[in-house]
Amino acid sequence: MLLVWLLPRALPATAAALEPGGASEPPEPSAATGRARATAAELAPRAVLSMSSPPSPMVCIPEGELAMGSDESDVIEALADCASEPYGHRCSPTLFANELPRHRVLLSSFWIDRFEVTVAEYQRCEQVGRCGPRPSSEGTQRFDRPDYPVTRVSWLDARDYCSFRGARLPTEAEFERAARGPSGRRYPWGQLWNSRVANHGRFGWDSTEAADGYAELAPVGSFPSGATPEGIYDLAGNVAEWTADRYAPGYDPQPARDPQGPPASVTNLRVIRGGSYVHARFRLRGASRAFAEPSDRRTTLGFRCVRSARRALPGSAPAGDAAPG
Ligand SMILES: [Ca+2]
Ligand SMILES: [Ca+2]
Repeated sequence: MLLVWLLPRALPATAAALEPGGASEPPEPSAATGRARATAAELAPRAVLSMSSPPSPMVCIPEGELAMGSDESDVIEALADCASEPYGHRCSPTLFANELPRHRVLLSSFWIDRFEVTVAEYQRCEQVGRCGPRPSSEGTQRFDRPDYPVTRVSWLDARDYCSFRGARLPTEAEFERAARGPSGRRYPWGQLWNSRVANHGRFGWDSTEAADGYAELAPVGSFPSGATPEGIYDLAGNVAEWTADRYAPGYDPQPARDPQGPPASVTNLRVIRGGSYVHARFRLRGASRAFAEPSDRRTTLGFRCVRSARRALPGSAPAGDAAPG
């Protein structure tokens, strides 16, 4: 039987407390109760809450294998996608060489944020002095709606925010596993491109594309049809996202267990993933890789957090998405 409750517009401090499956959620530090934000943003306008299906703020990815990176046929397909863009004459296979080779990775179970970290969430960390201030100007104020993904954060800012929540930045392999699933699909939602299910741009003189509904940022979670089967939003597009790893222009072909990226002696660059509202479809593939200096602050770059999963207790349910529905 489905229970439907009429609610006042102000929701309880944490929607996680309402979850039937909340007992299996990893504990959030009290300072992070703002994780209820996205749930509140979705539910408040309707003022009606179905008690059977509130989304949890993090999604559990079970331990498993991932075919990480691209093979030559993937590069040929990406090259064809690139060639269809206004600046298609600038495309070459070298754009995708950093995705090679496809290789096997075994990943331990982890929890990952369902949404990109928002402006409102980051500001709570700033207010208690745990996160650094972001540069602001008249020209950037339009990027600071509370429900937008936070931008203009350095890699250190992103790391500090996740630490504030008792979490961490995802490794590059964790991000790719979340976006591509165990089967290695091309996009978070599946194998085929769909221009309406992610906030993307294009490869041209004007890199924005408003046909998806947004020329610049979209509120986090605006594209339910572009979520992964587990219900993780915006892993392709909106803001590109910091990962924990340093960047190397290719992969070690050997199978790896929980890879952490190259050592500090190789480079100071950090991997960014997922593409943003100024990136064309070929940059929104789950295998696509880019990089930035850790001090870079961009209006196209944000992040989300992950947390390593605890070992399952004997006799407990197997790892999986704790969010019903
Ligand atoms: Ca767009
Ligand atoms: Ca994103």
